[in-house]
Amino acid sequence: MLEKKEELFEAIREALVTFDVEALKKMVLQAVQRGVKAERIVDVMSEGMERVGQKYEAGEYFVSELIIAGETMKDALEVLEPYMEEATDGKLGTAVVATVAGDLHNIGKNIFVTLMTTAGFKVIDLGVDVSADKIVEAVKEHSPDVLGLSALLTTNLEQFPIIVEKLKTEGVRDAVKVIIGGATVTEEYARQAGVDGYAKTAIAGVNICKDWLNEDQT
Ligand code: B12
Repeated sequence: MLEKKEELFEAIREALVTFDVEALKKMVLQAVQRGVKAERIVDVMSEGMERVGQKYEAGEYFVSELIIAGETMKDALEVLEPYMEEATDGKLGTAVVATVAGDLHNIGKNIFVTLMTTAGFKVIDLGVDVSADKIVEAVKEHSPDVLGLSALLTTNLEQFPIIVEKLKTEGVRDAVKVIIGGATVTEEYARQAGVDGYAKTAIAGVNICKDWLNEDQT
């Protein structure tokens, strides 16, 4: 048993880098038992994924390793999911969420969906690689309070301003708050893209969405 929390966190990051799924699952549960919040554990695992990304960039890892890392994180998140659940009924508001066209990364998007649901939002998850047309159609159909968009590839960030423009053309831009996230998105980029919000982590994003709804009610 690792004594200090930071030692445990470091072992969690490294278990992701080495794809040691069994050890990872055990340590995730250990962290929960020590009273670490599920959201904090997600952050620690995300830091491990960043290291995987760095190894890919350095030519040490290839796409096959990205795939295994993705599976490893997915398995560990399944263990964690029950601890994220608070009793909720989708009354806080509605959110449509998608990963943009051309992008298949879904782990971060799924975390945002889970946390939004546990926070009390009804979430319509459109999945990955979703075209701007489909996203705008869903906004028109469901009239959500929030549109959450995820992208991890720099080549696909251009989808955000395209979606914002389409929302305007279809007359629904002012009816929905748009928030974006994903490893390669920055605050500066969000400003240029014309969206309402950006968050580095899913939990920060959820808090922004909650604030928006509270503002509406006051
Ligand atoms: C796992 C992974 C994959 C897996 C994805 C599996 C899956 N089911 O998602 C697979 C193997 C499919 C993959 C493929 C590719 N990948 Co990849 N991948 C990664 C990796 C290692 C981790 C991503 C991840 O899941 N992180 C963990 C999650 C939890 O983090 P996250 O997604 O950022 O989400 C957090 C926040 O960003 C935020 N968030 C996310 N979305 C949203 C949305 C909202 C609204 C909010 C508020 C917050 C929010 O909340 C989350 C938790 O806090 C990253 C490295 C990295 N640094 O991210 C590369 C990375 C993203 N991939 C990269 C590349 C290049 C590719 C490929 C092009 C490789 C190739 N040559 O084929 C393909 C592209 C496929 C495609 N068309 O999408 C590059 C992108 C570089 C760039 N600047 O564009 C990265 C950065 C690796 C690198 N350093 O080079 N990849």
